[in-house]
Amino acid sequence: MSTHPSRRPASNRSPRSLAALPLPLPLPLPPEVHVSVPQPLRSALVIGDVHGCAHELKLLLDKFYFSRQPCSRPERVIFVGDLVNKGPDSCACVRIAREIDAWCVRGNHEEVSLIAALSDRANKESLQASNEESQRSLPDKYGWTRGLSQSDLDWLCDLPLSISFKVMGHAEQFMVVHAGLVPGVSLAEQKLADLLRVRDVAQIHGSSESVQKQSPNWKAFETGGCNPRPWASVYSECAEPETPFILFGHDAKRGIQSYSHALGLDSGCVYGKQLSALALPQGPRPYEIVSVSAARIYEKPKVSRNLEDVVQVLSDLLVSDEKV
Ligand SMILES: [Mn+2]
Repeated sequence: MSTHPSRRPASNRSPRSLAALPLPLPLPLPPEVHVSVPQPLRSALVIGDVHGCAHELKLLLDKFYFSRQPCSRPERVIFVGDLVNKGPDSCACVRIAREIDAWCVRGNHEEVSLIAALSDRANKESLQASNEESQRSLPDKYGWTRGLSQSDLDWLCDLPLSISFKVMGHAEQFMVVHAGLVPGVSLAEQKLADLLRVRDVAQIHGSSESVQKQSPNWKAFETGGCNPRPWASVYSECAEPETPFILFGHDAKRGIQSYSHALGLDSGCVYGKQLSALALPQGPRPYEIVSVSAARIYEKPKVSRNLEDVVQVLSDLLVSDEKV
């Protein structure tokens, strides 16, 4: 297992021939799903969901990376995924990440964008082969993917789903994953879709106590479930001394989430809030959350995720009315 996420021979491979494949394409897994970095890093800067906000990404890197002498820069910049999509310049974000040799995990927006981009290219190849007119068009929101080079696409396809590492002088094992983990389930047994999408977990009902002791009793939801709780809250409650500290994104609605064993770094830059990062200096200096403000609102946040939220908002309004 190669253990250096940025040194894979991705650029040596020949372009994939897609014409014969069915559309839409299933997205292949990366060569390494879970990367474990063997040597502790001197320092790192772990950046939350960028979503194509290249201006803010440059501001953050100018402040906490480029303005420093190379010897005092974070040794590695690591993205929690959702580097792309929604915002104004996703291609620039990919280029910047590659130029600074950053590491990144696959987010749900890398996944959907890659499916759109690979299907688009396969469609083009099959049209060239058959001389037929276009039957499928690329949705506007993925139009930016046509600006990606083949090596950009290879870089995105090869992003692992988790990266584990240590930082010199600090005892914790860190793990970067886009959305989160189901508490009580080993990394190898996690469903990959959950790593990309979980926000809430809910207890599985009907499990007897003896069954609960032997097997995991939490189920993942992107939103909802019965009495849902933030996955990171449950994960931290269940944590043991050796449990990795998780750095994640994917939950702009909750913003920065700080728990004993997990830190959420999606502070909603694309929604006009902030782009945040965790600076992990060489120990024993303390960790620090750093951020820059978004220049503007690039996308309006969804007012509500689901029916339960609507009911909650309405009942909150009724309660506050009664107080008045
Ligand atoms: Mn996401």
